[in-house]
Amino acid sequence: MRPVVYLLAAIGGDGRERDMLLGAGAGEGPAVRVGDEGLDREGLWSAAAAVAGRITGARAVAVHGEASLSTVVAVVGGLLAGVPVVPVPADAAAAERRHIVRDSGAELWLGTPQEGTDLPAVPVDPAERSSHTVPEPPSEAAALVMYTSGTTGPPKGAVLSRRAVAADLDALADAWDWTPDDVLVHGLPLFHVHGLVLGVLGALRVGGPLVHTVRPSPAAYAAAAEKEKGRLFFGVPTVWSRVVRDPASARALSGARLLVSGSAPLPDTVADGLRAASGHHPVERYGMTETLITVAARADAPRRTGWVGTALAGLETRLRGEHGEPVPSDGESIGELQVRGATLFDGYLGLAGATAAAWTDDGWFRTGDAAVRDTDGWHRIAGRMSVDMIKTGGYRVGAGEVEAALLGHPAVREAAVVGEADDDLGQRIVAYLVGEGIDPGAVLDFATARLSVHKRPREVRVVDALPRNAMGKVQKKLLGGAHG
Ligand code: MCA
Ligand code: AMP
Repeated sequence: MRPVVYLLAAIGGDGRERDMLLGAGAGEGPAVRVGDEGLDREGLWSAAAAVAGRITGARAVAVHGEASLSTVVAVVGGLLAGVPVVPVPADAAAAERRHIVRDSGAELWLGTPQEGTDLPAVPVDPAERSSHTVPEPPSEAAALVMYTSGTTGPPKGAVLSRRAVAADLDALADAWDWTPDDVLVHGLPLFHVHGLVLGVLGALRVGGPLVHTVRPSPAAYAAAAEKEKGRLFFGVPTVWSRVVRDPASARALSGARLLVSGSAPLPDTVADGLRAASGHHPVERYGMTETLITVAARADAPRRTGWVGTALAGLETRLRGEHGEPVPSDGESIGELQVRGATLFDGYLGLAGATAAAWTDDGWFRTGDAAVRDTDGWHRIAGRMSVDMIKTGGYRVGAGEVEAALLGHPAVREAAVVGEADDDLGQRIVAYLVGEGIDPGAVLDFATARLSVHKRPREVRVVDALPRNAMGKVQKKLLGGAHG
C-alpha cells in the first residue's frame, strides 16, 4: 500500500502544500467528476483558489449543497482560505436554510442563490483559474460546520476541525487500503459527512479520482464501474438494497475492489443479496456527524454480516448502561456506545449546554446508539436509544423538528412523528395527528414549505388521541409499527 501523505491540514500556501492537497495523481485525468463536468487536479486547485481569494477573512461561508462540480470547488475554496464551510442541504426549505445561515454566522453564500437567505452571493466557476494563496490555517481551526438534527429543536451546527477530518480520512484509508489507484464512485448528497467528507475530501486527501454520479442510482453506479473503472463504491443501505433489486447493475459491480455501506443499518438480506448478485460482501462502517466515522470493518478482515467493525486508529469505544455502569464486551450485552479520540467534533456551535450534555463527566461522547461489542472489539449496532431519532434513506431526522413544523398548522392540536419499518428506506416518516377537521394533504403541503424533502412525512394518519402513559407522555412505541 502506498502511504497516505497528502495533508488536508496543509492546504494553501506554496507549491509544496499545493502538491500535498492535490496528491500524486496530479495531471492524470480528472481528479473530480460530478455528472458530466470534471476537473483535473490543477484545474480544481486554481478554480478553488479563485474562490479562496474572494472569501478570505470571512467568519464562515454557506455553500449551496447541490450535487455539482461547483459545490466541490466552493468547499475546497473554503478549506484553502481557512474559512469554515457550512454546507446547506440542497433540498432545504427556506425556513431551514434561514436557520442554518443565521445560526452559523455565515457571511457569504457560495453557489446559486436560494430563497431564505440574503447573504451576498459569491460566484463559483469551475472554469476560473487563479494562483491566489493563503497561509496554512492551524489544524485546530474549523473546517466544516455540519447541521444535524437532535431529538428536539432545530438542527444544530457540529463544528469539525481540520485535524478531526484529516485524522478520520487517514484512519479510513488505513482500514480500507485506500490508495491513489482507487477510483471512488458514489452519488451521495454533498451536504453530509458521508458524501462530502468521506466521498469528496477522502478522495482528495488520498489522491485518487472521484466520480460522483449526481444520484446514487444502481444504473449510474454500474455505468461508472464499466466506463470509469470504479474500484471503491460508497452507499447507504437504501442504495445497496436498490442495487440488489437490479441484478444487471449489481453484476456490473463485480470488478470493483470494495463496496462500503454506512449511515444506517444494513439489513442481512441486502448484504447477502449483494454478495449473491455482485460477488462482493460490503464492508460496513459506523459513525455520526459529531464523531465522523469511528468504527469500520477493515478491507482485509473476514466479513461479518450485521457487524460494523472495530474502532479506527486513534479512537476508543466503550459500552455503558442506563446509569453509567460498564457493560461487558461479551458479544451479547447491549449498552450505549460511547467514543473518544481524534475524530470528534469540537461542539455544537453556540450551544454550550447541548455540547456539555453530549459528553460524559469522564470525557466520552455519548452516541445515543445502542450497541454490542465482542471480545475481538467488533461492534454490532442494536438501534437508537431514542425513538425520536429517525433514519430514513440514511438521513437523520429528529422527530421533534418535524412535529414542531406540523404543530404550526392551525388544524393540528397534537402531533407524534415516528419512523416505521420500510423495506426501501429502513424507516419511513409517519405523522400521527390529532385535531379538528385535519386535511392530510393540506398539512403535508404546509410541512413541505417548512422542511427539507427528506424530513417530510411520507404518510399522515389522523387519530382521535395519541397513546399516553399515566404521566401524560406520548407512548410512541404503541403507534402502529414504530420502532427504534
Ligand atoms: C422524497 N421524496 C418525497 C419525500 N421524500 N416526496 C414527498 N414526500 C417525501 N417525504 C421525493 C424525492 O424528492 C424524489 O423525487 C422521489 O420522492 C424519490 O425519493 P426517494 O424514494 O427518497 O428516493 P431518492 O430521492 O432517490 O432517495 C433515496 C436516497 C436518499 C438516494 C438513498 O435517501 C439519499 O441520498 N440518502 C443519503 C443520505 C445520506 O447521505 N446520509 C448520510 C448522513 P425526485 O425524483 O423528483 O427528486 S452522514 C452520516 O450518516 C454518518 C456520518 C455516516 O455514518 O455516514
Ligand atoms: P448522522 O449524524 O446523520 O451521521 O447519523 C448518525 C447515526 O447514523 C448514528 O448515530 C447511527 O444511528 C446511524 N448509523 C451510521 N452508520 C451506521 C451503521 N453502519 N449501522 C447502523 N447505524 C448507523
